[in-house]
Amino acid sequence: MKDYRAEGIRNIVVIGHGSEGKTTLLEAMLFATGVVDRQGRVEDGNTVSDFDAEETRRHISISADVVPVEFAKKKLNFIDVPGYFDFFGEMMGPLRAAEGAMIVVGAPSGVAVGTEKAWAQAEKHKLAKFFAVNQMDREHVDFDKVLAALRDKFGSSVVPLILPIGQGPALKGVVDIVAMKAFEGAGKTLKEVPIPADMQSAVDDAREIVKEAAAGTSEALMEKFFEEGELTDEELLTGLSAGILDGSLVPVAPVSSLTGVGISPLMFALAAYMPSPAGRRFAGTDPKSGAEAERAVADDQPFSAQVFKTLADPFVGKLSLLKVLSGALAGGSQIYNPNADKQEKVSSVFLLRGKKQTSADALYAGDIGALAKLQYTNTGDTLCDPAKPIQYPSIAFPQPSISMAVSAKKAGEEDKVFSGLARLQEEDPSITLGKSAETLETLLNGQGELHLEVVRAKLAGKFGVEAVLKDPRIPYRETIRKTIQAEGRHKKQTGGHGQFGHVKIEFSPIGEGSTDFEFVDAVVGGVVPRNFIPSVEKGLRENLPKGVLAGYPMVGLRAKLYDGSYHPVDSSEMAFKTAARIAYKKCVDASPVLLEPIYHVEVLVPDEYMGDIIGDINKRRGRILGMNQVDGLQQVVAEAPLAEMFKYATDLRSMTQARGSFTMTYERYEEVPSMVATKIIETHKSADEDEDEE
Ligand SMILES: Nc1nc2c(ncn2[C@@H]2O[C@H](COP(=O)(O)OP(=O)(O)O)[C@@H](O)[C@H]2O)c(=O)[nH]1
Ligand SMILES: [Mg+2]
Repeated sequence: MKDYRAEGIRNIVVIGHGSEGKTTLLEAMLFATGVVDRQGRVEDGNTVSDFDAEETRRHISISADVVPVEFAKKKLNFIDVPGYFDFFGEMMGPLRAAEGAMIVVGAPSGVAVGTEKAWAQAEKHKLAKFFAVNQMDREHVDFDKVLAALRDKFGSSVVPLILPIGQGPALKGVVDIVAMKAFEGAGKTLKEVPIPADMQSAVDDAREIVKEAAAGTSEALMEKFFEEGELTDEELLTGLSAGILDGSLVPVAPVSSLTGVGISPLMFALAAYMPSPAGRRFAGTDPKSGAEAERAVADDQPFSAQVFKTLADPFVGKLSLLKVLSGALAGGSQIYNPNADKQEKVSSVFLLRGKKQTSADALYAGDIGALAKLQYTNTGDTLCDPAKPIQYPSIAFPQPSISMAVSAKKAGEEDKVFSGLARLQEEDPSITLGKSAETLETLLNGQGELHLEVVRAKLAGKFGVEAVLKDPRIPYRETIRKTIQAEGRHKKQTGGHGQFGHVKIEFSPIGEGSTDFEFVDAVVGGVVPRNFIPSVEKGLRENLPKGVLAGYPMVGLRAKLYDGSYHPVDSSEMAFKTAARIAYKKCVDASPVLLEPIYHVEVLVPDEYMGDIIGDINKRRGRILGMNQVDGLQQVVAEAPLAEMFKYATDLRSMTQARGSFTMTYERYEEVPSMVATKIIETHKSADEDEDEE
């Protein structure tokens, strides 16, 4: 790969709905530019991007890959990003590293949910946008219909810069509206042809729209256009670049990644009109003083960069993918990581294309490359010149929406499982690990069931250890509703040292919502010797974690020790603890109930799904508290039992075609309705019986 400086670089994130052809499109570009002499196919697992074992196995993209393509004296640094929502986290870093976004739309499906999400993210990151309408070779596709749908959804800024000649199986070429040239064939067989006569008026109309859009980007151009009705090629180029940069113009180009038709004209348009990183300014802070600081994308600035992705490479170990934001970085340098407040030694610098690493003398401002084996650096961290430090805002990753309890399949492999998960977390910060304070389970949190399943498969594949994922246990609790007097008598006097402990305890509920345990010493007349009273309390406290109904922690219980008896020889701490346990077991007569965690849920959906959402929450024993309008969406505010919300992320996605989102926060505990409680108690009983049989 040749050396490129910022002016010659285009950093473009490739986003869009899953399976629209993002990975295949990049493969077609590599084929058209001779980087690969045979075009790989996702189905065959031999594309340049999608090289991870889990990707080739499932034929979908799972992690972001850098795929540079050299064309028209430019380097197009594409970053191929998964379209499936489970891997949404993979989008965050690349969005930060790019100046432009190529949103891939499948001609057969048109505007899909993933297209809307891609657009929203590109807007949020202020990226220049470009639509590639792919799969134009498929039967029954209609480019005009797709174009109309794009303009309908995203507005009149959407303008076709290229039109297809024929479509579906008849697709044979394209017309470049800016250059007013037509091309047929693909790659090495690409040739210029006259604009088909039957397309002339469509081409002229499209050109008018393009000119108007370009003119609309500045007063001067607008005036010139109104006066003369024409723009020079240069003015058109200036207007187009300005419009694409500020988002007032979003080009559309038709392609077929399968036949290669339209691939070169698309690459030409991306190289010509998408913004370069040159001269961009990035704001940060001076990590020492906290003062605001800034760098420009120029080679003569102090070095700084941001790590936007980390890979656990089987051979070189950790690979940090970074975007150089200012200055240059050569192998052998000493750099500073302000996030970790550590120096890092750079052995060599690499350029990446898929899994292929090519070492380079240096990385220059605006370019994307990789460093191996950094010790302290994670995704989102800044790297900079130690003499001129700066720290950029880190990269925010989506909150997890699903949790599973994770454990080692084989006893004794726990360490291997958790160190492997920690490595995978480095690669994918959208997974987190936590411990449930109630159930003591280790929870693996992620973006969806497929996401967690892939993590489990990677653990086995990359680190050779099997983990088990299970629905987490619901942290139920127990309490009592009635006051009882319970007696506990422990007597063993059969030869040898006898044991004797005898207590009378009044158990009563402390009151709604209490999680405490209260022990009241109401012993009079020394019926239970002072030194054994703490053992009674201890005996009770030791049993609280195991409730009398279904073995869940007992809360909100008051125990008043008011009577008992002892034996001068046989009484002991142990005997009174046992007596206390016997009394505690009698709480089954105190109308014990199960309590379950109730969560505050806020669901955000487009209008048309509101009815379904409300109905569904009611089915989950939920209560609707209210509805509000938020940013044009409907917000349903509700409360629902955690037990009914486990796979809500997956269900909401299928109910709303992934247009819905939700947050859930713990609210309080409430009594489990008796029908539901019966089932839980039975499950617990049968699990107990199974355990006894073992
Ligand atoms: N007919 C046709 N199929 C395509 C085209 N591009 C991609 N595909 C197929 O669409 C499927 C999804 O492609 P992929 O590149 O994995 O999509 P991604 O998920 O957006 O990266 C694969 O089966 C491809 O072979 C195209 O231009 N024409
Ligand atoms: Mg893909």
